[in-house]
Amino acid sequence: MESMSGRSKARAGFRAGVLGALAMLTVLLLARLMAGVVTPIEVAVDRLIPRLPLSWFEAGLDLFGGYAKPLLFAGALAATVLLGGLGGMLFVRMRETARARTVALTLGIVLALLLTLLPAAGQGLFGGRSDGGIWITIAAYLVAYVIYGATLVLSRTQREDGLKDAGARLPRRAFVGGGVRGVTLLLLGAAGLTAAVRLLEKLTVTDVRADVTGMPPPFTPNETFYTVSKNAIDPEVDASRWKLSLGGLVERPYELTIEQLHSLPPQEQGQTLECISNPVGGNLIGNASWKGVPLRALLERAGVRPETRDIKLTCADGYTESIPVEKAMEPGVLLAYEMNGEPLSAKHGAPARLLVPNIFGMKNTKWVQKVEAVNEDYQGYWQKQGWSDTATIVTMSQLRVPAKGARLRVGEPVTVGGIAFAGSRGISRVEWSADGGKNWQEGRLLGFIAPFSWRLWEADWKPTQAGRAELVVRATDGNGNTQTANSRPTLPDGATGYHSIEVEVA
Ligand SMILES: Nc1nc2c(c(=O)[nH]1)N[C@H]1C(S)=C(S)[C@@H](COP(=O)(O)O)O[C@H]1N2
Ligand SMILES: [Mo]
Repeated sequence: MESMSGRSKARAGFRAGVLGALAMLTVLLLARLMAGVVTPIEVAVDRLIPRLPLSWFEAGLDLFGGYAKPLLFAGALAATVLLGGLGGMLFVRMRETARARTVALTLGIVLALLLTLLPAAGQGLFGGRSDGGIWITIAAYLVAYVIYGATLVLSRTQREDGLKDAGARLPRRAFVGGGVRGVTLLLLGAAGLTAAVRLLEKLTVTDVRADVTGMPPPFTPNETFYTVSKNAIDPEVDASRWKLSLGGLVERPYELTIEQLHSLPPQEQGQTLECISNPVGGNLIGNASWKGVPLRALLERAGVRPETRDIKLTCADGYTESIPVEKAMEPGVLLAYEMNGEPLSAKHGAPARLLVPNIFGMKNTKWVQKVEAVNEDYQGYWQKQGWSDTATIVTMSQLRVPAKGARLRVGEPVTVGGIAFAGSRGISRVEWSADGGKNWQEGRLLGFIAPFSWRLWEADWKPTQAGRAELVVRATDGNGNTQTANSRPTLPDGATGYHSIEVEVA
């Protein structure tokens, strides 16, 4: 067992370490908010997620839903503070000379820099992941770590000074010293709090729901269009400084500014986006009209070499993805900069995002920075974790009206309806059942929207029997294949099974 003084020393060290870590995080978060410098915490979480076993990932999503991501980020912040405290405990234990402590601290800072900058670089930091650029990132990290070290040194010196000249110190000086420390702490606290509040506003939470109610319009308004990303904080790319680079296995690599992209012949098309983690009956689906430049035109200008297998995409948030080169050359694959007639918003991937018909949202990369021809079957961010690489849209259908649990009356007509989607295969038929799937009737397909868009459907129903009724829907794609009734979870290829809701008939 340790002596009392050893223990209280450890406690003081821990406290100093926690304080230092809080100061360090304040610097990092302020740099994040003001200069777009990606924090080492985000980089660490980013590296961790694809390495988590799929079952853990699934359990986390089941438990916390859309809050899993911000919670993980908060957890990583808390872990950093704890680590800072442990570092303080270690430091206070060092009984060596002041010089040895200085050397230890300097080495610690250099090591911390290496350990955090290298993984960040691995995620494309030096290719422009951070809005702030390389030097401001290095500077912000350095300042943050030095502040942590300084807190340890100062709190230690303060303590020792306090012991040495406890009696000798003039009360006035001690008072002034205390005042300076108080003001510093106050400023630090205020800055930290401001950063924390602004950060909370920026945290992206994925709103996952099932059994959504209300017949959707053919085109989902931008404001209500679902958003999904891997990030705790999404990038806000400065379009005026943005450049798209096209390279890899090409004859003529080149770069495009946003003006140059806008000046190329545009193409506009409807396309439904659906997240591969959309549950049966879920809300992670929407349809929009997208305007952009066909990827094929951009690739042809670069001259893709014949040995190319995949086109790899690298994005401002360090996200990477790939599609087979044959897919990339299909006429519907678009580098889009407009959504429903408005400039693409930051959360949907401004200044430009990829649209890949017939493939789940995952490969419709946002904030694209780099397009590369590669000679391998490149495994992207989620594939490394085990999600589908082909990620072909699974035929699906949903009931949106009447609402789940609606109270209907015998003999009173009601509209049954919703959506159906099968990617570029299209929808040839929607059937619905009012008795849990024993008897099926054909629904009406509403107006055709676009080859890659969902189809809305409706049917008229006059309930004939009082009691509970189970409404079910199923769709048949353009190839004549009816969706499967077998339920399967979203991981790793997308959910299957019929959507059903219960209503009350009185
Ligand atoms: N750069 C980048 N692109 C990304 C993602 C991401 O995390 N980073 N998430 C993907 C996923 S999983 C989906 S479902 C779609 C969602 O696009 P939306 O938010 O515009 O609806 O974006 C995709 N593109
Ligand atoms: Mo997704």
